[in-house]
Amino acid sequence: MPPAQHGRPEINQDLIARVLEGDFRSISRLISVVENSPEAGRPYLRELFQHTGKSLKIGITGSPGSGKSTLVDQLARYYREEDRKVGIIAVDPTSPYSGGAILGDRIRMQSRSVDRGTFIRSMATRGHLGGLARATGDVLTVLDAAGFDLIIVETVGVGQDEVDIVRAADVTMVILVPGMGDDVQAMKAGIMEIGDVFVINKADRPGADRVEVELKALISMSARADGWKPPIVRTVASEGRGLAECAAAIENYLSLVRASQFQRNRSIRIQRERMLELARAMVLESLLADPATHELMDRLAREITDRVVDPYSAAEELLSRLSEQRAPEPARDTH
Ligand SMILES: Nc1nc2c(ncn2[C@@H]2O[C@H](COP(=O)(O)OP(=O)(O)OP(=O)(O)O)[C@@H](O)[C@H]2O)c(=O)[nH]1
Ligand SMILES: [Mg+2]
Repeated sequence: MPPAQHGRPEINQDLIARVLEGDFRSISRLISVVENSPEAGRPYLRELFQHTGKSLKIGITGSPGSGKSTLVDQLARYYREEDRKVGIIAVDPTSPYSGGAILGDRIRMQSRSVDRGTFIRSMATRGHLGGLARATGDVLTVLDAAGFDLIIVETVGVGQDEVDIVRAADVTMVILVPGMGDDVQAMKAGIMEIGDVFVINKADRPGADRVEVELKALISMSARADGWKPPIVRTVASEGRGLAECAAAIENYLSLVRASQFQRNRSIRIQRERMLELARAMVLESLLADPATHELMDRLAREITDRVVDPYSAAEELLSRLSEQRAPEPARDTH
């Protein structure tokens, strides 16, 4: 590897080795590194990438309180009984806290039935340069490399953020509940689009039929490019009912996409976006790492305020620092 511009951070090979062995404490440690500093985390992710691509990633989204955590918990238990290694990432774009406290309780309080073989991590919005979706992608990379057969990502469905988050999954389940009849119509088009499997949870409550009718109508109106007609599964997560049906629906979908080119094309599209996000974060990092940039920004901001310069030219001048910073590139080694 050529020396990086600002010196590539040291990486702890021992930590990598233990993560690859699936050691939970090391996985947690590395996730913290990755979450706290993209720059410090990147060399690890670079190295881990070659060990990824083996896990099945299941995204679960739905409105607050629809029973996502309960379902995730039950599904984890279900898959654990098949002796599969399960990792869970609970993402909350609405919470500023991460890693423990509030969010942690949100999922852990449900997790009586999840055994020690299940790894659980919570994530929130706090300071992710390049966005929560990117940070979640990084954590997925770590868990994938660590050898989890299944990784379940739970996120509250409120907007574009979680669409981005669950889109990285191989299969996505959207959770609905009885009593949200009219809301089904109002559901964000994005959420409808990403649902490979629809789950009506809390099917023990009245109104499940009505939601199902509304949902069916919506599904029949939207033709998907891959030809898949998303099934509707009923569950009572709190009693562990409907799990086998969930798992079967997931399996059916996967056997369709595995046999087609759609999953690959989708993945290519996602990787393209992810690359752009990464590049954006790297550009910002590289700019902001230089104290001179901050001085320049201070000066330009004053000048814009005094109307000496317009914001567009100022931004251009800021960007031009990138090419100044860039010393002649060392030859790129290929291996
Ligand atoms: N009656 C009934 N209650 C359920 C069912 N599944 C979950 N619940 C209850 O619904 C409440 C919310 O469940 P959670 O699993 O925390 O829901 P969530 O979607 O993860 O909630 P947030 O993460 O806060 O958005 C809890 O009190 C559960 O016990 C179900 O199938 N039937
Ligand atoms: Mg939850």
